[in-house]
Amino acid sequence: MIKKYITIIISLLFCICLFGCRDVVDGSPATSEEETGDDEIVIGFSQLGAESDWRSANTESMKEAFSNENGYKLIFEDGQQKQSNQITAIRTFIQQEVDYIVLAPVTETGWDTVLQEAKDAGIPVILVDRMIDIEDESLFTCWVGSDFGLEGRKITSWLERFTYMNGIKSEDIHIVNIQGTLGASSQIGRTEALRSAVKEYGWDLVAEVSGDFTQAKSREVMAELLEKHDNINVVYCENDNEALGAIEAIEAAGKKVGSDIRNGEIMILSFDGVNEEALAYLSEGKITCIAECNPLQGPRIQAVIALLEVSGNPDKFSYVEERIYSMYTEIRQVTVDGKLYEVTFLE
Ligand code: GYE
Repeated sequence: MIKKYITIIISLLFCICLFGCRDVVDGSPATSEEETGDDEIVIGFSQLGAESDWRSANTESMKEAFSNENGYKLIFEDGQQKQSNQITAIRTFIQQEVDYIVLAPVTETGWDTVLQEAKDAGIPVILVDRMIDIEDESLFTCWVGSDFGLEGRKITSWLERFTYMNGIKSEDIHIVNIQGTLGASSQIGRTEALRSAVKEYGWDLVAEVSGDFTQAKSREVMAELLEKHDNINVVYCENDNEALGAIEAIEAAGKKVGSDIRNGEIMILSFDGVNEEALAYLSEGKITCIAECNPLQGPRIQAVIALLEVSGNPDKFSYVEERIYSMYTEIRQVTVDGKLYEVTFLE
């Protein structure tokens, strides 16, 4: 009898040690896996919305990486462009005691409280795509995404080359910026790149208006801009869906898009390179240049989690490599901060 009790106590101590230690090793709670009875890793992913083709590709990439076949249980929440929805999703993930929270934040500020709650619950938070603006960087484990400022500097440096090669004076560049969702890192980085190029090269920045990264909003704001200003010759669209909307508005106003701005065409510059139609427009010359933004981050986040699972230490910030696309073969490369970037010409 005594022997039996001793055996039970030893087994219990072993279990406590095993599951207790797991908390110490990777900082995640010890319940979800044990509750489900298998060793799948539970991920709560708060995606910010479904505003663009880039976003759909990003969601797909995450779902593929965190499939059941790969040993994960993915709890996916669409924030529908609202930070409050994303905060609610994170709180629900905490209650569900997920192993990891992955957050694609809609805008940069306002995450301190909820990420503190995640930290207190011992759940690592991994950021994907956009960045957050937070006092205490220990509230997130790491970030994987794009250098939005660099994307913007590549495209503005391309435009500078173009004006130089075609003998177009800086003051004859009348540019409008259709911005992304205000307060999103991708908007902030791309807008700042344009503003500093405008300052440096002396272009005329006619207007900056948000198109919310959507085709419909962009069409609407572009139509208004064309009514107000008759000298616009470059449209800097902060993503491809906005480029498609801007093109619709320009064509509806009886104007032509293209790179021949000395003969009245309106040049479209864009970001992403994901939407099929936008890529076809690039081949046709309706869009002149696209700075690539790579949405396929699922495998990268998967690698981060694999590393955390073995108590590894991922880099705090990992930038994705990206290209610049054009059909204008005269410009073969652009220089940004002393570094050369080859231009990719589509077939
Ligand atoms: O460029 C745009 C999307 O934050 C990089 O968000 C992302 C941007 C992307 O809606 O298409």
